[in-house]
Amino acid sequence: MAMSKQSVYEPLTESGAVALAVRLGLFPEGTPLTCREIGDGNLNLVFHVVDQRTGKGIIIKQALPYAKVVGESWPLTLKRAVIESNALRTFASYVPEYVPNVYYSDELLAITVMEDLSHLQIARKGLIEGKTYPLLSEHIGEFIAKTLFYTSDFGMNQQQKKQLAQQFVNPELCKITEDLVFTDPFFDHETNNFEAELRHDVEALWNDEALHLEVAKLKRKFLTEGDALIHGDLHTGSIFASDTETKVIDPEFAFYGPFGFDIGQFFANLLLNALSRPEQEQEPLLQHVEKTWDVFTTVFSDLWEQHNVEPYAKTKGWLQELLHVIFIDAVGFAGCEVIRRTIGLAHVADLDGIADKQTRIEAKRRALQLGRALILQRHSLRRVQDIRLLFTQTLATTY
Ligand code: SR1
Ligand code: MG
Repeated sequence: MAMSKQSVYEPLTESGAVALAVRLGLFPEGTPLTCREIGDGNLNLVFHVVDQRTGKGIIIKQALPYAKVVGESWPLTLKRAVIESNALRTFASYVPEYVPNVYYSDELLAITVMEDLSHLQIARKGLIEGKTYPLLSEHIGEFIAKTLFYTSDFGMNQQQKKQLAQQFVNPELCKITEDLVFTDPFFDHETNNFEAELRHDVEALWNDEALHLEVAKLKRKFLTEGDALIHGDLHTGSIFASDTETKVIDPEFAFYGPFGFDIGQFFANLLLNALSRPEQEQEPLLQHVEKTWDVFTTVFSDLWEQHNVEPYAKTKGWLQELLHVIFIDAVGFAGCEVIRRTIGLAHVADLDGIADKQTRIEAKRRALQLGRALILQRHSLRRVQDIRLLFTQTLATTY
């Protein structure tokens, strides 16, 4: 579908989004269309264009030249829209069942036109409502295993991998993560955001030299290890789900990064939701953490056996050692994400939405304690079930 060569960037309005959908021929001439801007994320505009007669719709996502969560004072590259549409297409070549179809993209307008997933719900919202999504971890474990393996030096031609990595150089979005996940929450930085009641706990993190050393090591991994094409922002707000279906969206943070990062972010957001629930409703989240890891290792190991292009693939102990490193890193990354979503910029509704103040502050204290334990104790964890032990220990603390 071709657009005029003269297209210049300007933010779409609802009527502009309808006009674009018509111009692209995505609906037959004369279709009665309605449109709503439904973006509730931190960065972009999202338009839902619907055919009133059939109820069928499309999504038009447009990057803004700044971070919506902060405002125009935080300029942000429009190139992230190309990264996003290319990442969706790359992921679709390995796991089409877990990503939306991309119908059209335009680099100048910074838009991606894609499949309407409104029959599904953002997983974070559903989890906050108490849903459990029984297949979520199976699907995400498979999504992560396949996308990581096939885009890595084990699953694709190693020369082509380097070329693919060039397409996903994403410095500005990486810098957001380097700052917001790996740096600012651990220092007295203006981007931080927390209730006064947490100041004592937060200052303890700022003065924790042992913690800083471990976060520094994890940050170095994020800065330097280009293992595979990672999603880069795989929290539960980047996932649409139902009881039977799962779709991963929003890979605008995608780049060649460390194997453990997506797993860690997913773990963290499951654990944050668990912390927001009464104790008797936490079990499905802990099971999701464990199942994600089990499915990831099973699928990754099968692919390793069957499709590995690296001559050392059959070397005794190599796969086991790599999986161990991925696990330890994922646990550490999870710890950073848990802390960041509690006291940094861009919180999660799971914790912020707890209405009772004392319960909320207690849940946040537990989150800080859990995040710290995940980072500091990661090397002593042997099995994924050990995450449950750390989680239970944080619940046992009285505040
Ligand atoms: C300024 S962007 C804040 C956060 O929103 C995105 O979803 C990422 O998680 C980012 O860190
Ligand atoms: Mg996002």
